[in-house]
Amino acid sequence: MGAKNLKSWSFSSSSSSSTASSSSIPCSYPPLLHPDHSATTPSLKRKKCLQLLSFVAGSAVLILCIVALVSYGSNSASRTGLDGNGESGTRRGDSRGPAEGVSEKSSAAMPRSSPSYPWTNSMLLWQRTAFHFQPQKNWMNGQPCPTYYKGWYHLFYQYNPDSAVWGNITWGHAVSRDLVHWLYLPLAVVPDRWYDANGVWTGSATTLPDGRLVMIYTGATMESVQVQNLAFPADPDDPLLVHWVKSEYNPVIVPPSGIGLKDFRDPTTAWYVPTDSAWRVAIGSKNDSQHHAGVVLVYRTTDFVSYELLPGVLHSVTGTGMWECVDFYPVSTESAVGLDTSAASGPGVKHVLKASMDDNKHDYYAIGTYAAASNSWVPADPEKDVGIGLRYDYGKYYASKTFYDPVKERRVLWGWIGETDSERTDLRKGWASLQTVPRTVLFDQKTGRNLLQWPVEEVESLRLSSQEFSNISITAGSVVPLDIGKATQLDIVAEFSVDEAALAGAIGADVGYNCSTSRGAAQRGVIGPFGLLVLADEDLSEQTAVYFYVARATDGSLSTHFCHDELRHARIFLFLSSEANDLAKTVYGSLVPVHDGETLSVRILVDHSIVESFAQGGRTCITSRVYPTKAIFSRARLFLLNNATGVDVTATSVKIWQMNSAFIRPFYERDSASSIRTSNN
Ligand code: DQQ
Repeated sequence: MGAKNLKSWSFSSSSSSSTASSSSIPCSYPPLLHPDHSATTPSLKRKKCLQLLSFVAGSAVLILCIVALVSYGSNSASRTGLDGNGESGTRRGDSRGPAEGVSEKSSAAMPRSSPSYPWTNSMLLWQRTAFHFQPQKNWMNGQPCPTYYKGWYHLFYQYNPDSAVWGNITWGHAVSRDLVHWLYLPLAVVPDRWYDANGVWTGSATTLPDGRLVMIYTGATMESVQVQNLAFPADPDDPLLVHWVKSEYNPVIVPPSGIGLKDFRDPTTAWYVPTDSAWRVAIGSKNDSQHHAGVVLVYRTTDFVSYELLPGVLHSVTGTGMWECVDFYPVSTESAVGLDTSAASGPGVKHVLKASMDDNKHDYYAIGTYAAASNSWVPADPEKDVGIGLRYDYGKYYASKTFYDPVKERRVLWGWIGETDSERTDLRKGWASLQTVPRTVLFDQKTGRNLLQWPVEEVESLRLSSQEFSNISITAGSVVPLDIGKATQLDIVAEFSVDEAALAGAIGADVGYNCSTSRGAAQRGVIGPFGLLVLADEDLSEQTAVYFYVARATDGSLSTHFCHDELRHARIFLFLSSEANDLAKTVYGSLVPVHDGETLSVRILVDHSIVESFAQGGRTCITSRVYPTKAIFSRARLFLLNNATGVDVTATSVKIWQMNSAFIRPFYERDSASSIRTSNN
């Protein structure tokens, strides 16, 4: 596949006759700097200093204006960037991202005057996870760039080496033999050229048929223009891929005419189109002159150095805004295996288009049909198009990315879990954000309408002792404690059944129910909420409810909702006689398809401050980032819940494993020879 093309292709300048694309595509970006100026030089540093000085001067003028306006308009005391404790830092609600072309952190709105919660060091230490991937310290964000190379899984991630807030974005790098235990390696790609001076942003890896690896990433230039660059391993024989080289042709793609200079980022993994003897790469953008449409542009390349923008767009949806971190991949509709990104569409194969909505910070996907010849993708159900239909995860989840694992023939999905506390707390604890557990992604052959996500099987290697409960009756309006000892690192699989007669009798139950607009697990209905309370303290003053809620749809049929309620965490803090709270807490959720004869089932991973749930085999998933203050250490408990008014529920089976910690630590020389798998003790 493509071998003829690739044979003549070389990354070295002397052997390549290709030219960089900037002169050959319609371009709205002014002439690029001469390559001679591209290295990191004192002049770049001087320019950075000058930029910094003018930024500081400009900011000072701006701040003075704002302060003057504020004091004129109100008597508010909140006029500086200092919080109630005199700590400096970005205040709650401030976002530095959009000014720099990207939104980096978006917690739900919180009052700007919120004082900081008095976290103790041990509370903050407890939050760090045990089997989710997170860097040793500082800030990480999506989209990760995962791949597999010569026996190792690689995770490249958006990383700030200097601080626990977004900035100075660089590629962090870690490797694993099994997607569970990870070794941190040195920074892989750093912002040291004019074309990525403001950040080595998101990119994707493509494995060529001969095994070589190509990375295309977005660089934010010195002027914060988003351009696409090429990087490749300095030593292809090094399975750890420690050193990276940037192409001398960079940038290889610049924003085409009609596309905003700051709206052109996050190239996908390339896929090969045999009928065209060429590769294709997709890049997300938006079109504000067409009703704020999110769009996907596709480029054609034979050598990864020259690119041709294909006419039209792969897909676009009005009103959805900037599409970040586009992912585009085939799924088998007939068998439970993953497909290589280049697998052609046709009978038994559909294509998933996923985009991360910059406007609302959610990852939406749709399943549809791809036609390479016309460069188009059409969703199977236009009502459930990208940005308006299905989401990978209904919780705190964004900027995800898949890769094809050739070893286990599966497609693996990674997602970024951001923080919902304040940046000042992130700075204090010294880290922010983590990745979900890697999930396998399959087409749901039973519903034919959605994907199934499930923790990769390797996660089960962390299971330690287990306890099993069966046929526990949970009467309406009750909670049942499950005596399991420690409850901070768990893998829970639970099944529930509801009396059929009660279901049939619940004629008018909660038409129009919606998890997000409900009062969470405190809102009682005829057939819900019921499920589990995790990270709960003994007297239930703190808890994360993971639950089902059965309601009538408008057509009279029963619909099942799956929700997380975070409202009862770090719930009340009295500060100067007012209730204060510097966390964003939400009730998350959505509908979950349930087929006739199926019991309601959920798998929940509890890992300190993370709760990741998979309902009905992974049809609907929710991730919560919670910040308990009491339900921590040995005080965390587990309960069954039935807060319905009209039905008794039976927990037919609840199996709970204590989970081991994963080894996630720096790489040592001796690791190259060992498999770094841990024993279960
Ligand atoms: N984060 C990156 C961008 C991407 C965004 C910059 C997603 O490439 O669009 O850190 O959060």
